[in-house]
Amino acid sequence: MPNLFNRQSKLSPQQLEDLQRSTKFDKRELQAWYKGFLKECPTAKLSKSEFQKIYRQFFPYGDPTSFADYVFNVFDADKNGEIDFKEFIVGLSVTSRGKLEDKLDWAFQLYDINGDGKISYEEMLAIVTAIYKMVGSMVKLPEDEDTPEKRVTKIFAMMDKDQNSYLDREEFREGSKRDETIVSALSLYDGLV
Ligand SMILES: [Ca+2]
Ligand SMILES: [Ca+2]
Ligand SMILES: [Ca+2]
Repeated sequence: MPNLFNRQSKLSPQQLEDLQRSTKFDKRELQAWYKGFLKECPTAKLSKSEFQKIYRQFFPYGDPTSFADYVFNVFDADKNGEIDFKEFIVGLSVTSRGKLEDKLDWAFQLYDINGDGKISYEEMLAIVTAIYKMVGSMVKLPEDEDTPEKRVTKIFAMMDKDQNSYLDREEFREGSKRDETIVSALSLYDGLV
């Protein structure tokens, strides 16, 4: 499929209209983000390693590589292994300006790694382990959360209402509203937009 955003220096009026419909950014912001996007990746497509590089700038003291990969997979909506500008800006819009419900749906996609509509203990453990590696020792954690295993066990005890060892969308939504740290991992770009 041809990439419509390839190597143009500016977004066309039609692209702008389309992106305005799909995001919460106005035309001026969209052009500015597009310019910045092209500066970071002149090919107009973000690869996995470029995406990791962005995360490393934000988390110089930890190892954000695997967390960046999981986030990459959610941004890469068509799963072709690269993030084009539309995928980037739509993801950015949800994670930075989306309503709580939209953010939670986005987070659910992140945690539901295999996309089967439910979050297993192992899936959540993989994400939480990645987050712990990313923040490194920057944050002092309470004793009952000082390993990923403890944290995930605690989350499941709180959220898995029917105790079937999976979190479905509803359990995840309800539980995350009570524990804001679940979504706060997504607010990486909050300072930027
Ligand atoms: Ca893609
Ligand atoms: Ca799953
Ligand atoms: Ca359950």
